[in-house]
Amino acid sequence: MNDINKNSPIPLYYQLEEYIKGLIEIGEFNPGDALPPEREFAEKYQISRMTVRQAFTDLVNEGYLYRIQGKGTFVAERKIEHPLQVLTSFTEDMKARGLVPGSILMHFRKIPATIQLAEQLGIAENAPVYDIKRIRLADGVPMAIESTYLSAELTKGLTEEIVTESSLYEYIEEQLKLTIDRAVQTIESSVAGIAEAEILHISVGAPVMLIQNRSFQKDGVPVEFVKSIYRADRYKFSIEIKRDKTYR
Ligand code: 16G
Repeated sequence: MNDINKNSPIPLYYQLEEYIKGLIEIGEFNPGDALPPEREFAEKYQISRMTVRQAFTDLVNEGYLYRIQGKGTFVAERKIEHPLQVLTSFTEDMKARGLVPGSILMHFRKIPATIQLAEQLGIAENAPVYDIKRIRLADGVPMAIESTYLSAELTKGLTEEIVTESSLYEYIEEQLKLTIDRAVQTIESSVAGIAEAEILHISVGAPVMLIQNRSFQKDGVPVEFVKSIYRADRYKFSIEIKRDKTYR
């Protein structure tokens, strides 16, 4: 069997991972399909079950597979690809993919701006800020946890219902008639802690992406400051970039 080469310096679990990924890519295995049990892979390729388990675990963490206790290991849905060159709301993002957006509100409160929040939002220290924490869902499945901070002066009239039942951006643009013009985002990798793992239905230590988003109006006034935690097994980010001659 030349898919797994025991004489290769490449670790066996890694070879198996690549092999399984290949089978998913060519459609040999489709989303929702059960994978043969670890034992079967181990026997077929004459490798240890530990090696197979390691490969499966890595593929679970990378979002290619998922496990259901007592039932086995299955092929996951493809990741949601989020282009970074356009600013879209979570609601728009989901709808564009034919998924039903949803939110579970963890809290909605008004707090006095800390120095950091005042700086991010371009307001005075202690000025009122909406502090909103939502679990964002796609077809009922938790995708991200979003902590949103907004100047309460700027986003007057915002309610729990609006941020739970509909879209924050829609309210800002359609009701408040403000223009969200651009945003600056940062993306960092991290791992899920106990609380995040529970909320996002992933294992403690599973990879996540931390995204910070600061959106601005045309005149440069900040609209929102958002810290979010995205499941790395369900999301990937893409960007179209150009080669710049001046660096040659
Ligand atoms: C996106 C934005 C977030 C914004 C939210 C509004 C990124 C990384 N995040 O998740 O900043 O607050 O959309 O969503 O782009 P909504 O209009 O569905 O409430």
